[in-house]
Amino acid sequence: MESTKKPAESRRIYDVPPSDTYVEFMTTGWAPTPLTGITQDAVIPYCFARRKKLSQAFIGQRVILPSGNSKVRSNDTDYRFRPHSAFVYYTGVQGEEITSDAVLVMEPKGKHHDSILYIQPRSTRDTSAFYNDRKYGELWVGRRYTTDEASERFGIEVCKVDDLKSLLKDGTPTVALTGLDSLVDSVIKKNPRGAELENFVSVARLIKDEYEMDQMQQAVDVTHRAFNDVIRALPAAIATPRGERVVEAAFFGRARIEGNELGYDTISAAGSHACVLHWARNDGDVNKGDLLLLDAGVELDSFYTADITRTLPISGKFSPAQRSLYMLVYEAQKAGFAAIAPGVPFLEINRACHMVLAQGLFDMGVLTMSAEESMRPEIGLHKRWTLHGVSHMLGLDVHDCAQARKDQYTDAVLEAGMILTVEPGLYIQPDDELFAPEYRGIGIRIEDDVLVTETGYLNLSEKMPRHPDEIEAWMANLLN
Ligand SMILES: [Mn+2]
Repeated sequence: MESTKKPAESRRIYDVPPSDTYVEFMTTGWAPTPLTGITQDAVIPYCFARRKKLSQAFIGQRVILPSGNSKVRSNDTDYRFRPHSAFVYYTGVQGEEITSDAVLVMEPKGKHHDSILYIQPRSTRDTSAFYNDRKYGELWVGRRYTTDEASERFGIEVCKVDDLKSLLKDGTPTVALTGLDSLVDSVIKKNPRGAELENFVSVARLIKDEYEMDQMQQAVDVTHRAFNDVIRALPAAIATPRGERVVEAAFFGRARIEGNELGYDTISAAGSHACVLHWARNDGDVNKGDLLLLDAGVELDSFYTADITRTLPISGKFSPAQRSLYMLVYEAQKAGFAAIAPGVPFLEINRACHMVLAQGLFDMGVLTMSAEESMRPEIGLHKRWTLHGVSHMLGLDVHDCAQARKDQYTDAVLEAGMILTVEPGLYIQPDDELFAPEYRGIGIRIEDDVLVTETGYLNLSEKMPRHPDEIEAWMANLLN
């Protein structure tokens, strides 16, 4: 005979079903623990202004911006949750104060919108969730805001995400960011302006407001301290197998202590690993006499990230070959900076950097045609050693505003308030016979984060040494 009793599918093998007396017992004897002293972050007034612009672009439409669902790393462990940047931009949430599955909904009201934030609120003591919900339960993952507390914190109406499904089914014309939240995706069947919304919320971040500029300076400053930590860790990196991991760990420590996380996976590339552009395995040795290319950025609790590269002589002193290649990249970057001003084409920074690099490669005799000729788009032979473009927008995402169209970004002109990188590089592969042996396996990149101003630019990472003499002094100072 088949049993009609259902197996306890939702329970894991190591869970023991609670007794009725335990369930009853767990509802009693708890003191009230209201959160006091909730304050609004400085970003909140900016969020009102940002939502107003979004509202005006989508009059009469319900606008839906999910924070995103959590992602499984393996079995029952998830990756650390990081909300979608558009959700962050329009709500002002920080760090891990809002969990996955939250959704910002802007309800159309005549010519404007009412904004409502749907969250997984605190699991209070009158539920069983606080002690038996592994994903959200307070005794498993910590206390979260109640809807009232979140409302106070974010200056916005807050509801339970459980109430969202029925709302979304009421037939209101809707525009949503999809692919982030399974509930939203399951309910939204028509989303004719979805691509337009995706573009709008990305392009909105091209020009940074005052709050963002301040956060970006802070992200750069913390990243500077993380680079200091890396230099102090170099003796340990040299002494330890897979020393690139020592470098990576030193940087990550500062990112977690002072910020939320990394803005992207650290590239810790010693020796010829620097010639691999996205070297993120970081499992190589760190040897005296080689260079260390470190491309890394701290993401703050506000989710703004820096993106800085320095190429450091592991011994503390550049060799003549290293220094001569380094100086070429240094001069290229200077030409890139000099090109920056409002009204200048975005691609002019790239052209200015590559012109200097191509000329230097010609002067060294490895580029066998003039720099001008190589710079023609249909030729581009110098790119054998320069490999990549030198600028991208930077902000909440390391490659910010990535859903912009070409005519809004790479084919547009610079405007005051943009924040972008200037990062020329030269990479001589270890098997490149066009270069003399002493140059082979050298990879150099110098990357700074720059704010376009009304009159030119401000290098947010100006305080981080760049010139070889400054770099040697910086290292000597931290290592002695
Ligand atoms: Mn970059």
